[in-house]
Amino acid sequence: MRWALRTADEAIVRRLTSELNLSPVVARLLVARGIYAPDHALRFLTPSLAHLHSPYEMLGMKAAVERLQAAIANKEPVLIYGDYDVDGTTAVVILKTVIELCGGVAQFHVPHRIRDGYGMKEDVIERAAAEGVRLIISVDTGIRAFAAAETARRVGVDLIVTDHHLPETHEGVPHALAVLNPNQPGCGYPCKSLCGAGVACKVAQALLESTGRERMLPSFIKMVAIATVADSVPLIGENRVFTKIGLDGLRDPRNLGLKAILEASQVDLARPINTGEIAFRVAPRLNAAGRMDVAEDVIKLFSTHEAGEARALAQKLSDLNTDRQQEETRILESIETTLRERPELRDAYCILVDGDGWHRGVIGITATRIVERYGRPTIVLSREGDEAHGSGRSIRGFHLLDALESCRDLFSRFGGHAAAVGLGLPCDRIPQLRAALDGYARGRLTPDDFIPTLDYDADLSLADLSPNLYDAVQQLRPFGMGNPEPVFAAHGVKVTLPPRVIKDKHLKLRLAQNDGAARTSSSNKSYAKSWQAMAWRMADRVATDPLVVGDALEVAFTLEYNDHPDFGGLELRLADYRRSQPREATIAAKGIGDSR
Ligand SMILES: [Mn+2]
Repeated sequence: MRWALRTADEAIVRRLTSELNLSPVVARLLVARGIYAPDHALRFLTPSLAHLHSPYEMLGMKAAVERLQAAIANKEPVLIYGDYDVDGTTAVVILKTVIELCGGVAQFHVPHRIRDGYGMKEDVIERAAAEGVRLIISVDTGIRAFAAAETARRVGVDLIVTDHHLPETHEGVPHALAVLNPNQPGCGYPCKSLCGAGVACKVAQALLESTGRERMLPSFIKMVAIATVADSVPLIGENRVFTKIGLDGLRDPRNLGLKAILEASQVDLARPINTGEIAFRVAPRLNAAGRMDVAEDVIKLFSTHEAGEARALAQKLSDLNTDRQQEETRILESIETTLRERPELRDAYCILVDGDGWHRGVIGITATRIVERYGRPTIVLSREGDEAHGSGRSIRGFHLLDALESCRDLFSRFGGHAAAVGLGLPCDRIPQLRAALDGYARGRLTPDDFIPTLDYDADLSLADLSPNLYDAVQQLRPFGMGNPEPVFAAHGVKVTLPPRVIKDKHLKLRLAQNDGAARTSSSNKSYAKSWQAMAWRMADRVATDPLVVGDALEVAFTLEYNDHPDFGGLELRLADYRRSQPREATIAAKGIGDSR
C-alpha cells in the first residue's frame, strides 16, 4: 500500500487557524477537504436546518408543487413511480408520507429489478391511466424516460419527473409538466449532489412549508440521511446537513419501521450513529429487498402502524440480506477458484470473469470485492441463456465507461460512469470483450496503478494525541463519501507489549512514540505514554513477519474512543503499518521515488 499525504495550502491553514481559533489539525483537515473560506468552514462545523436552501431555487419546483397541491385538494390519486434501491424506495416513502400527511391520496409503483429492469415503463403508465390516475411523479428515476413521458402525454397523464441522475447530453430532458433535477441545464440549485430521496425531500419541504407543517421536516430528514449515505453521494453542502441532522435524529426513531430496522441491524442508539453503520448494516438490509425479492416490502415497512408487522418485515429483510451475503460468498469463491486455475485472467489489466446464473442483484458487490483484492478494474458477468449481464467497478484513474465506449459494438446495452458500469452482451462475444478491455487497459495503466493508495491527512507524533484532539476531529462528522474520516500517520513508533492476536483475525498492539532524548525530561508528562492500537483483519501479517517488543513502526491510523469503563479511552485504529526504515535507507528510498 502506498501512503499519500493529502495536500493543504499552509497559508490557508494558518489563516483558518487564527481567524476561527481552530486547532491547526482541524484547519488542515478542512483545507484538505476543499474548505478555504472562514464562513464556509463555520457552516461545515455546525450544520443546521437553517442552512437548507429554499426548495424554490430548484427549477420546476413551483409548477410541481402547484400541481401536487391541486391533486391533494381534490383527493386525486397520485402515483409515485420509484426505484428498487434504498434511494428509490425511501424517496417513495417520503413523498407518500407527505402527500398523505397533507390530506392527499398516494399510490406507488416500484419496478422489479430482474423482471422490469431499471427506469420508467410505458405499460405501467398506460395501466395507471386506465385506472383513473391523472398525475404521476417519479422519484430517483425518469430523467431519460423520453418514451414514458410521451406515453403519459398521449394517455392524458400529467408527469412530474424528480431525479438526480445526469440528463442525456444531446436530447435534454423529457417533455413533462415539470422536471426537477439539480443537474439539468438551467437549474441553479446550489447543491448538485443530492440523492433521489434528497430531491424528493425538497418537494416534501415545499409542501410542508406551504401548509404550516415545517416542524415535521426533521422526521423526513432521518429517511433522507439513510438514502444519502446508501447512494454514495458526497456528504458536503446540503447532504452534510441532511446526514448530520438525520443521523442524530435516527437515535430517536418514531416511525415503527425505522425503529424495527435499526434494531434488526443492531445499531446502538445510545451513542452517535456513524455512516458505516448505515452503509454496512441498515442499507444492505433495505437493498436486499430489491436485490433478492420485492422492494415493496421496504415501503410497507416504513408505512405500517403495527409494531408486530414492522418487526416481521425487518426480520424478513434481514433474512434476505443473509441470503444475499451467502450468494455473494458463493460467487466470490467461484471467482477465486477461476482466478487460481487461470492465472492469465488474474493478470489481465481489466479482470473479466463470468459464470452461469449468478444472481444479477449481487454481481456488482462481488466486482467491488475483486477490485479491493486485486486492485484492478473488474467486470463480473452472469450468463443467462445466450445473454450475459454484467456489472463492473473501476480503480482510481481508469474511466470504465470510456473503456466500454471503446468497444461499444459488442454490447446489447451498457451504461454507467467512470467508477461503475452495467452491461449486457451475447455470451459468444465474451472472449472478444475480454481481449478488447485488456488491450484498452494495457494502453492506459501500468502495474504501479494496481497498488492501492492510502490517503492520509497529517503527520503527528503520538505525543500530540489527546481527548481534545479527538473531540475536535469529531466536529467533522459524519464521515463518508466526499468527507473521508481523517487518517493520521506517526513515524518511529515503538511496540511496547507483545502483540496479541484476537479471534485469529485481528491484532491488538500497544504503541509508544519513540522520541529519543528530547522527551526524557521528567517534566514532560507525555513521555512514555503508550496507546492501544487495534489492527482489524491484520493478524495474518504477524504470521509471516512477527512483531516483537521494541520493533519500530510507521503507523497510519484513525482515532477511536473505546467507552469501556475499565480499559476504555482514546485508542488508535490502524489503517496500515510498516516497519520503520533505518535512517540511511529512508534517505536512499526517497531518492528513488518513495511517496514521502
Ligand atoms: Mn439514486
